[in-house]
Amino acid sequence: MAGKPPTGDPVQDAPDVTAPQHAAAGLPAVAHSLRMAHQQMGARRTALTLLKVNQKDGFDCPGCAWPEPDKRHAAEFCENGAKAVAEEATLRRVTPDFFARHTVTDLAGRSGYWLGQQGRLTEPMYLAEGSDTYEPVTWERAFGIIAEDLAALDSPDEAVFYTSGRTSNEAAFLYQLFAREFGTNNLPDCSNMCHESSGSALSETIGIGKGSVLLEDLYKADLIIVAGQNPGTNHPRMLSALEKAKRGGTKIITVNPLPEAGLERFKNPQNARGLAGNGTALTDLFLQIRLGGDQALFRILNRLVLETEGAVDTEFIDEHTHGFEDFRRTALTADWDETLRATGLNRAEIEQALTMVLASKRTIVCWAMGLTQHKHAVPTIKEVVNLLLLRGDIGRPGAGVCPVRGHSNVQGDRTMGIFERPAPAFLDALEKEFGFTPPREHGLDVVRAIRALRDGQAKVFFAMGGNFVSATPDTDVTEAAVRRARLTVHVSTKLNRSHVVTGARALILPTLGRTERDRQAGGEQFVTVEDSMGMVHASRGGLKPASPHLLSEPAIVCRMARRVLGDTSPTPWEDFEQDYGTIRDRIARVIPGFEDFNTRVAHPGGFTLPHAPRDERRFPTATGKANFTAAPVEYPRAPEGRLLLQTLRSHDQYNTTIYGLDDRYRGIKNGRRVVLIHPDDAAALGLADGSYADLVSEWTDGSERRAPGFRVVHYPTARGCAAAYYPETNVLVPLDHTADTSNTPASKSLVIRIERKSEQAG
Ligand SMILES: Nc1nc2c(c(=O)[nH]1)N[C@H]1C(S)=C(S)[C@@H](COP(=O)(O)OP(=O)(O)OC[C@H]3O[C@@H](n4cnc5c(=O)[nH]c(N)nc54)[C@H](O)[C@@H]3O)O[C@H]1N2
Ligand SMILES: Nc1nc2c(c(=O)[nH]1)N[C@H]1C(S)=C(S)[C@@H](COP(=O)(O)OP(=O)(O)OC[C@H]3O[C@@H](n4cnc5c(=O)[nH]c(N)nc54)[C@H](O)[C@@H]3O)O[C@H]1N2
Ligand code: SF4
Ligand SMILES: [Mo]
Repeated sequence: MAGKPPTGDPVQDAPDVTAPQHAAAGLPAVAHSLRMAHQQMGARRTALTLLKVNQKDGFDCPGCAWPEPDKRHAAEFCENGAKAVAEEATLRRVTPDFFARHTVTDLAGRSGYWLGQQGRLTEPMYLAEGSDTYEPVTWERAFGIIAEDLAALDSPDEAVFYTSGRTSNEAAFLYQLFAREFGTNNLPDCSNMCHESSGSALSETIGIGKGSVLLEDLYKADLIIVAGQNPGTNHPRMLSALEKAKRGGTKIITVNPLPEAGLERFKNPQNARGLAGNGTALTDLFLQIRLGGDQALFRILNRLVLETEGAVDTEFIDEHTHGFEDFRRTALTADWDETLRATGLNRAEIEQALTMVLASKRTIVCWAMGLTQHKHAVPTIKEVVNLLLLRGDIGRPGAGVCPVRGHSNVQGDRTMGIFERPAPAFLDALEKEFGFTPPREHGLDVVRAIRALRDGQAKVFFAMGGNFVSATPDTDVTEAAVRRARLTVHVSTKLNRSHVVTGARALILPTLGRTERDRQAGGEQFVTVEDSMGMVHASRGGLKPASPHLLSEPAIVCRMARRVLGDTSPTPWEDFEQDYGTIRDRIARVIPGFEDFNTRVAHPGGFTLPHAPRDERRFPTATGKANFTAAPVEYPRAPEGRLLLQTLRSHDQYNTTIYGLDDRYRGIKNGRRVVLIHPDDAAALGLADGSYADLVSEWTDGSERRAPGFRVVHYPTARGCAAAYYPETNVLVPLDHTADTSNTPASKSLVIRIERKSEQAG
């Protein structure tokens, strides 16, 4: 029998700290995932469910967007995939009775962990104006409420339609179609807080905002640089790919302020060597960089490559690129003193990296949030592209750019048109296919949507998944902004804080998850997803739905659309709801690369989307070539007595969903309010290990934000840098502290001061 959810709020934040580990996975990972699955699902369901994860006839792991290898292992999932599945396939339920027992005020005082642990949502719930209790509501009435509030708006642009990245291609396509027929491009998504910087940088430089490598390329590379990413926790099966590459002779450079265990050594739980032995050492060179120093690092590498005889691929540059001379002139001025200051590295380390770069005929650079969530994220990623262009490392096997996506279908959602700044060609195709005039004006991204809510310019907030108030920056500002809305609606699987920080009226619409059977009038349905490498494939859940009252995401959009748009809509919403194949037929006609979608997705393992730079060294940019760029070098600076703080994930969470309180590889248990600081910085600041302190972020306009009660942990991070978990630290991130161009919250570089508490205990 699966364990019961906690009744009281069990989160006493009393962190226990032991030494960080130097290897990831192995037996403890297997044991941990099975224990967690067993607690949520019981033994039989655990076995049944986990054997379907990532199998060709099964469902796509709802964890991250890492691709599946073509040859599948019987257990084709990782520890954190198992946790993601267990979290969704749990036997615990949140029923109307639960809401009768817990007022919204009560729930707003609980931790995110406690809310998530209560189980799956089972019925549509409505919070009436002035009420403190959610009550059950019929689907019909729920759609009626949405229609009323949308109809009352002065303009469609007063509504915001947010998407988190688990939504299937089919649901995402319908959702953006609905928003645009309704009349707005206000389609912010989690990508705005995630890889938007990658999209901005790559679109401008190579002409497409997606990575240019496939899984096989990793095995063919001579060198893989992993910068600003913690795959051991966030993309665990990437370690299997890195292990395979290593055993074929690939070298790995890791660039990170933290020594992350997964990148040091990997014990593959899928084989005996990994379970019992020492595993495989992954990183050949660890560059322990200062937060935000990456642009300076890649810039000096580029200068050094330019200065090395024969190191530049002149043929590629002449034929395929634009802007080389400007870039060359700028890069040659890269300054050693500034580089060492920005990166905190020494010259010998950088020269060693150069030697490895020069020895490699095929280089791949992988990155994630450590590069994207900085003020200068876009120029940083462009500098990475400059290096690859110099060496001709885009558009040939074993080489290229590899931004590793987060949510399991975040890339697919964008492909389907979830974007506040859609390309004109996409809108033209929608117009032609569906016979309505889509709005052309750009919509609101996440940060702008929060401002619009705050300023009373947006009045209805609708979320397709996610946990908006916890995932976004400046928690106090954002929560106050959301509370100003007339109506907030969340399509969700699990309870979270966004359900209890609401507008005047609120709806919770419970939906099917990936693991569940989706039966419609037209029979059993499947959906499709796109992974981080542009592979599209089917996903079929097998479990009985958590409750008979759940609707699928496509069904919710179709019914809402019929109710809101009424007879004015030329779109066959009813057909779409009954048979998702009819949605795919339309996707095939609107979105390039999806021709013959239904036939091709029937192939086990799916198909790969075209990618002009990867496939044919064609660069669909403004210049028609791959663009070198030459931005000035930037890096964040902290005044005397201050540190730079990054906000990151523990091993036991999925974004705002907290699975448990065990950040195993970093040695932190039973609590999350910790701040990791280098022992020498701690000594200089008079912060003993185990003492308690407030984190105070200092913003350029003189304002301050405070997160109280963090346990100081002496930790081997880069000097001058600190780390603490998100979402607890989102309160410290100013709304206006965003990346240039992409507008992504710069949550990896906050200037903070640490205020000691007078020897207060935990
Ligand atoms: N289990 C699990 N899996 C997940 C998620 C989860 O929460 N839990 N989230 C999913 C999502 S949506 C995403 S976007 C991805 C996130 O995947 P990651 O980007 O790996 O996630 P973070 O925890 O934010 O880790 C950032 C890493 O970059 C490093 N870093 C921070 N700043 C810098 C810098 O300035 N320079 C360099 N070189 N390194 C830096 C940090 O030390 C850390 O190792 O994971 C996805 N997968
Ligand atoms: N400070 C700081 N802030 C950050 C980050 C950071 O590194 N630091 N990272 C940012 C990043 S990379 C991201 S992607 C965002 C994440 O932002 P979001 O995507 O908004 O947040 P999640 O925590 O992933 O959303 C979890 C909720 O999604 C719902 N859910 C789960 N599965 C499904 C499903 O299948 N369908 C539906 N409809 N709902 C479902 C559940 O109700 C669950 O509570 O946070 C960002 N915020
Ligand atoms: S690597 Fe990501 S997609 Fe693969 S099993 Fe793990 S969490 Fe799921
Ligand atoms: Mo993300």
